[in-house]
Amino acid sequence: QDKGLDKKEVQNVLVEDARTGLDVETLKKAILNNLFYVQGKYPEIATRNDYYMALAYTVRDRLLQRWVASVKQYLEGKHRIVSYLSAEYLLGPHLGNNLVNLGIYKEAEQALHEMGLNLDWLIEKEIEPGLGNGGLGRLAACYMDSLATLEVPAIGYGIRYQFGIFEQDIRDGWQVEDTDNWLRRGNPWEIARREISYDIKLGGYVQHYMDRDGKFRTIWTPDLIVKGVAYDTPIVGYKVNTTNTLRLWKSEAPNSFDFQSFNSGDYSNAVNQKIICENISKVLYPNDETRSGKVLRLQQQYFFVSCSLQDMIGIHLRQGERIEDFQTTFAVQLNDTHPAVAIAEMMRLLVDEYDLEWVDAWRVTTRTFAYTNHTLLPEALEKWDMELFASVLPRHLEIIQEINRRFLDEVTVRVYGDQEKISSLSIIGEGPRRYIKMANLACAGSFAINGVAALHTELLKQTVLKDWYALSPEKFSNKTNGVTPRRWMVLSNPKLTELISSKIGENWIKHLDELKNLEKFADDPEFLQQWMDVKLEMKTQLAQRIVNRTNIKVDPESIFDIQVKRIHEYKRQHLNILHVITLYNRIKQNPEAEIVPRTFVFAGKAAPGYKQAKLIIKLINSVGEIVNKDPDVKGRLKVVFYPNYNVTNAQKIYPAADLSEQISTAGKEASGTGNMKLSLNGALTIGTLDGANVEIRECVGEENFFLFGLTAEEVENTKSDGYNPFHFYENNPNLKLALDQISNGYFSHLDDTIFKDLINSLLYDDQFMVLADYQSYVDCQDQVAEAFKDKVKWARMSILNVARMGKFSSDRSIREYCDEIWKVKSVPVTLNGTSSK
Ligand code: NBG
Repeated sequence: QDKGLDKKEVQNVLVEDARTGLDVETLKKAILNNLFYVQGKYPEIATRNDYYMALAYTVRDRLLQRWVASVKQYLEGKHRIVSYLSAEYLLGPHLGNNLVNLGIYKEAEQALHEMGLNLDWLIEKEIEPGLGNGGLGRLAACYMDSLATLEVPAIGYGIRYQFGIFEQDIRDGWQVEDTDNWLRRGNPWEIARREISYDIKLGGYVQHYMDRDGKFRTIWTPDLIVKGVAYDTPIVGYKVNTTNTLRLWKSEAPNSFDFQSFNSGDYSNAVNQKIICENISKVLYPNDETRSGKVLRLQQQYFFVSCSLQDMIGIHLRQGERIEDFQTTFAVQLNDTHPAVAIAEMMRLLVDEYDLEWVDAWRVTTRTFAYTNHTLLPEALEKWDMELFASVLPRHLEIIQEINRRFLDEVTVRVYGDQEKISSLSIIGEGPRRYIKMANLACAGSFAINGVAALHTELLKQTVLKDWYALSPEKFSNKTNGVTPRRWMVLSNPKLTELISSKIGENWIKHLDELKNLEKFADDPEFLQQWMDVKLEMKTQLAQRIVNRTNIKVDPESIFDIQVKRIHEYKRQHLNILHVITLYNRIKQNPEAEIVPRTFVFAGKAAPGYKQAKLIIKLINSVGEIVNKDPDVKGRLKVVFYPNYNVTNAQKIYPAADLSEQISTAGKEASGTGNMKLSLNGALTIGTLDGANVEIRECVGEENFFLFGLTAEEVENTKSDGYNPFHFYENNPNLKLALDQISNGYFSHLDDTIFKDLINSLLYDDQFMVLADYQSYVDCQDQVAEAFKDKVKWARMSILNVARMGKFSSDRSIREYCDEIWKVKSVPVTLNGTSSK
């Protein structure tokens, strides 16, 4: 320092070199370098994509340095590693997030500015990897961020789908699906590790014999072998060096496989075989909360699970450890039952390949796995037809039968032969066709079982997993979901982030509880004004996007009433639209009626095979057509369906929300995480006592939450008392009018057939109690409108909501998993002597 270098320069010399420095000058040079050496372009002829790639590689270089240091450090020490197995990762675009986490967002902005470029413009160029459906996949992504930020050694394992979740377009009000070719311009965030690959067997038959030493041996002769190749994506933590690995498997044909066909001259058959192999990681199943029961889906699950376990065993053994001690190196979390076949595969590897005795193998297995349940919906619980299962995994069927046999032997003693309990606990379901219950396999093979919100965990214990809870209560715990404040505030809402930090500093980004310190500013008139200004600015920006995308002009001063999530009957987007119609009818009945202006924003995809959900989308658009254009409305109500809801669009929508719609039938939404992101961004919630809403309300205070509807218990009681939706229809004139208008074709050019199925299901079945909750919802919405009239009071409630959302950081969730389930500790990664930026 006394040699004339200031502190910053000294630091630069220590931690940054010309290739990986984080300062503006070095970034500029690096971008040009990458433009030249990677893209092969010079500025005059470079496209926007060339610049995006050049910047992406510049960022990646900086990640690589930290990544290598992390891997090295993990392998040198003896640290327990978290292995997260998930069929889905809904990551969202990497560039902006990596800039935030590296702490060089401003620097990159400046560097590009000096080069005559604009960072936002490049960030928008990225095609997001949509390798998930909804909440479950996004949770996995938030957890990867938190694991790295908390400096916990972790690997995320999954599938590198060539096509992610479909892109949604709206034509004539209907959803139309298009393939998501997210890799079409290449992917600068991954590194293909061709040398890391495993052979995966599928189908065929099993033989048993006794070898010369009198030991039972098993040979599985498959009819197909595919190769899984590792594609690694670095996941850097927020302002730490820790950079973990997301390892996604791509399926290919094994190197040697087409030999035979080639020799016999059957070229086209050889090519066919190659296609069959590549098919396995071709496409994400677009079903959220439903199982598909398809062979390919089971193949996908087994494929990624087997690659991942073989990979972990390799890592463990290379450390010089014994196979019997596998669980000391890895804690493996099953993200729902999609990877539950891992339990059978682990047994196969240990018993068939590593020669362990069954009991020893079972001991290792049941100390390795933990299982998270994400749903109570019966249609989402995975069950595999036994014959189908046997055709894909003949050896695993034998193993599951053996697990089940031993398990039931043990259980029978404990439940004194209670036949009903035994068949409920059995991993194999009986009936006209026998089937395998993946949740039961997961429970039997795991040392820990958790739900994703307090209510959900309670309901699990009382219903779906009741007998498991009775058997091993000590395995159960709750781990309420959380979301990462880095992507969902710092990146997506920089204005609010800056405003908050101007009052309480930046610590809250890593310690979300510190948002509490905002409470003391909730009555500060200047702060309230700034708060309202930011919200209005975000709403104005969203209004611009809405008009660009849908041609609908909306008023940023109106209530932005937002319901964005997958379209599902249990989430009740149709309850929301019934309220829209009710307000519309008030205007029609009295054009001078006082109506607080509202913009209803809907967004979300429907599973392509889910008819009712697609009909709900059509209904929203049909109602919008009429309401948006009716001159009596005078622009006071606008209905927008924002197409192609994904992470990119979510980041633009959340910051603009005034009201967050969390209106699922109580007892159906396991947790919800959109509810957390919206509230964190200053929206007030209208919601039922469902999922994490319960805990959000507890935290923000009941006076800052709009509650309506039946409780989970009331829903069950109403049902068992013989729920009659038609009764509500007949006795509620406003509800009747709205439903009649839909059926009569008021919103569909007098076509009275389109919505028939939807209306019939509401009138005569209404599984999700839409009609039962209608009046309570409408009344509650009237309170919302009343409250919104007092802008300052609303802003105050908004501030208090944000201030009290600290609990819902995924950092908190991950800390709980680490302490209570995985028993892992953080391992700070040092880079040139320092452990963080
Ligand atoms: C979903 C639940 C959500 C929950 C996410 C993440 C599945 C099977 N479940 O309520 O519906 O927030 O999981 O836990 O996708």
